[in-house]
Amino acid sequence: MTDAAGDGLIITVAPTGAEVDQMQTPHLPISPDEIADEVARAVDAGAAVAHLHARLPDGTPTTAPNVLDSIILKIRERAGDVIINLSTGGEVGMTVADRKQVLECDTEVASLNMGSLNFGDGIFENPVPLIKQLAKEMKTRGIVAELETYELGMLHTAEVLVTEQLIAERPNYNFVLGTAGGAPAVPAALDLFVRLRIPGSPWFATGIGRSQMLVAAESIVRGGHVRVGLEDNIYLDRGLLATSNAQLVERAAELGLRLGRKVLDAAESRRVLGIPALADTAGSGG
Ligand code: KMH
Ligand code: ZN
Repeated sequence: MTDAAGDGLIITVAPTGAEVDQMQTPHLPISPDEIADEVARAVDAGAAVAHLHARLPDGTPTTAPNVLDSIILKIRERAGDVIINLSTGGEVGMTVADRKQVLECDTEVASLNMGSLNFGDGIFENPVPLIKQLAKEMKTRGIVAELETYELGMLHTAEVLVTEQLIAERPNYNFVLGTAGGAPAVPAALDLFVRLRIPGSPWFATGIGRSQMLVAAESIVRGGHVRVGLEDNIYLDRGLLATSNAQLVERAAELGLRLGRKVLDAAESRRVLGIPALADTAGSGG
């Protein structure tokens, strides 16, 4: 368990996403105020990173920088130095321009999806030229890439990006298990991702739907970090909706503590993930 990630556990909260709606759960935060409040509660429960998507007032996914900036500003006021991670994945079918414009915002990390795959009935398009374009933009702006990895072949793309010096030599991975069309949420799949990643690289695992806590536990015992939240799963237990993202974070933190992993705060997580301290970055709201 002692690799670059050490023994500490980093928890990412993904409060909103782009695919869930309030018909499925009334607890989904939509407005900048709601999202910032949810992130603040999640940070109190142990989250160190917030992976963010934005919505318009009617719930439609948006990547408008003014909406994202408003969310970030409110989070900075209410949740201190939590690490901000913006989605460049957006929603299936979004234009490249819409996905790219999130990088204009004051973010420290952005998701970088490592390949195309079926996503339910849709196709989540991430051709290599787009991945490189986003990676270059992140590099220029000093934004750390988090590699969203849904299939084993996508590990190859990560290696290409390292070879071309578009991302860090030891990049941060997020292995996403249990999407409809991606790798299954089973321990054997996680083992392969972990074994075949670039050695020494920090990694998170995300389980979709009912696999969320199973994947969190499997990640924790293997020395990885975890992502939980309503973007990926709306239930606390079978048939029981989570009433907040904080409930899911609390459960992941509890799993971590019981399995001997100290839950890291944002400052400690920055050191593990190679993200500069907030005071070292220009123009942050503090
Ligand atoms: N909404 C999904 C199509 C990301 O944030 O980069 C993709 C997604 C990944 O959520
Ligand atoms: Zn996302």
